[in-house]
Amino acid sequence: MLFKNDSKCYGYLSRINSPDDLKKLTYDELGILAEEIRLFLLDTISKTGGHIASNLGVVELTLALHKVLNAPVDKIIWDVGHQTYVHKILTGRKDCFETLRQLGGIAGFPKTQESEYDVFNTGHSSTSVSAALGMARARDLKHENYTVVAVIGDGALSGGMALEALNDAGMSRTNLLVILNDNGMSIAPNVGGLSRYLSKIRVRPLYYKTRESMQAFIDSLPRSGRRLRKFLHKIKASMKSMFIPSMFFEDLGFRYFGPIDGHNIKEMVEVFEQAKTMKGPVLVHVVTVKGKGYKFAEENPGVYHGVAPFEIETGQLVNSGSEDYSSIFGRKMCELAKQDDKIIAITAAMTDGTGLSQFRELYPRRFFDVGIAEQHAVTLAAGLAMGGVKPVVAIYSTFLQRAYDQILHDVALQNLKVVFAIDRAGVVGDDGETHQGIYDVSYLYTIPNMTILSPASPNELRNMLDYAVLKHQGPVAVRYPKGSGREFEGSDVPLEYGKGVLLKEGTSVTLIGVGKMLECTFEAARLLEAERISCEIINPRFLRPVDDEMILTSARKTKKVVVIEDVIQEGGFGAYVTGLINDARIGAYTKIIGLPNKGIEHGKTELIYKKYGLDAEGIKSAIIKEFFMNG
Ligand SMILES: Cc1ncc(C[n+]2csc(CCOP(=O)(O)OP(=O)(O)O)c2C)c(N)n1
Repeated sequence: MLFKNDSKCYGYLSRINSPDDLKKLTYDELGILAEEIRLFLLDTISKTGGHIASNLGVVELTLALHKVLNAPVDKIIWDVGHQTYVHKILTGRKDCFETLRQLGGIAGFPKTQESEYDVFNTGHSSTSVSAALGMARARDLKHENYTVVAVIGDGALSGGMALEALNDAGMSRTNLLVILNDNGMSIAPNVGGLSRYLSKIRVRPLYYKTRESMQAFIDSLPRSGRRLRKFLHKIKASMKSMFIPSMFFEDLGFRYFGPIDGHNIKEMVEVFEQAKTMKGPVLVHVVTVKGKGYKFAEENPGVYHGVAPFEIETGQLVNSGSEDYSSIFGRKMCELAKQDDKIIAITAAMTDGTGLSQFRELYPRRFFDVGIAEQHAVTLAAGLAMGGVKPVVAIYSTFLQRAYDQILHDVALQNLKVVFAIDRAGVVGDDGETHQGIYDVSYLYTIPNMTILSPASPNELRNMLDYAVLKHQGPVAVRYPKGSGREFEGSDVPLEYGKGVLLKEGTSVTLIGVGKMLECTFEAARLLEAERISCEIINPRFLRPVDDEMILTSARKTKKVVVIEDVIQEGGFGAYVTGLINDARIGAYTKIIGLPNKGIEHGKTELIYKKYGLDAEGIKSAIIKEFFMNG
């Protein structure tokens, strides 16, 4: 194992303040720098948490790229962007690296507002080739001259958008360099036909050995042997198709180089130098080891893909202790699947993240991991539902945004029974603006026939899944937050379609706490009652259809209704309640305490809540200011 506990000596790293500083180093020195960067990554991420395995895997690749390119004039677009820590360290952010993913600190993904070296914001997968092609075309239209590079993982390549972009770029004459960082892994081992194709190329050492020997032989021929040389070159070129069944990338129109060793800086530099000067689209296939250099991450790259803080020597991850919503969902799915053999689970490359590992073990024939392909996952579910089985699609709120049209066009307009298990709904914290699950209620509100449920406790999630999977007809979304939750009095009231629960009676103001927000709604109510403001509390459970009657009855009494939700305020449940009360003309006022519709940055969830007034104090102050100032 690489890590040495006593080694805090960053002799070379301490002298790197921009990519220019790399250019002076020899390959041996770059090798030492790579080791120092690994130590530095481990040292920091073990404290902050973050995407350790992917970053350990791209240390040499990032060094080689920055050695060859002239950034920020040359542009690098990183797919997903979770593997940009090394790039950040090399581009002037080493000294603030310990603020990684903290509120006010540097982001865990590329951010154009953070550095001129980050040229395109990413977070969601499979966007890099489209973005790079767009930038390259803009460059050409403006008669400018620089290199544009997309760095994409083999996992991200399974996303449809990446394939659409390759299809477009391949036939263009645009100068574009795509680096395929192939480690055989998405978060878990990569899946699908393309992945199988890549592994075939990867394990073709015989081809490369033979090609090398042939080249050596050609080089050794005397000058007079020109015809023989030409003939052998032709054979060499056709060898590729003999060994490798079909050259997918070349057939698409790319010049293909590879696979090359993604931990050999010299080899990469030589190939990148050459690729950079070529006309048209070029793809360099680089093979790396996810988690490289840290035993635990190499052995278990999936577990160390994105981690909480951990102990370096033992690899022990800091655990929150209580069972999170994803695990509760996963366990419930196993129970339900036992009762009903028509239940199917679908994930888009997030088996562990969505808690479905056990389901996959128990019911492999009823489990589909489709790769990073949320759109396909949803329409696959529509097909399964049409075919008479009961699909449950588990996707994080933020990634489901990808499949808006599939939800609308393929599922909802046909009123198919598909259950959407929407994990990480609401504020997600450290991953920041590209990952916040704060838009789903609004976008689901525009979808016909869609029922939306929001549990406020583990019991409620279980009951809602019972209802959604076993009873509901038509599309239904159950959206639950990241992390764990607590039970409260009233969470065991039986679930009834379209019905909320009145949890506490009061006279001065009605508080409607949505899902996870119910917890701080209770706390805010305690603070308000200490100021002699009597609070009525409603748990809506169904965000659609809404329990109009319960809300209007309460509004008639208190004349003041506050909706507390950790999503954007526009177009969702709060907006619906506002309309409901306005239309009823009962002389009641409403207020939504939610998030503004702007990118919500990274940082610990509690700090984000505090910043945006979604903690008990903030809620109390907002209510007093709105309704109870000046008597
Ligand atoms: C649209 C979308 N779906 C899911 C994810 C979650 N996710 C983040 S990284 C990742 C795996 C990426 O694999 P790969 O591109 O091969 O990069 P590696 O981490 O292996 O270097 C996934 C599924 C995402 N970022 N975007």
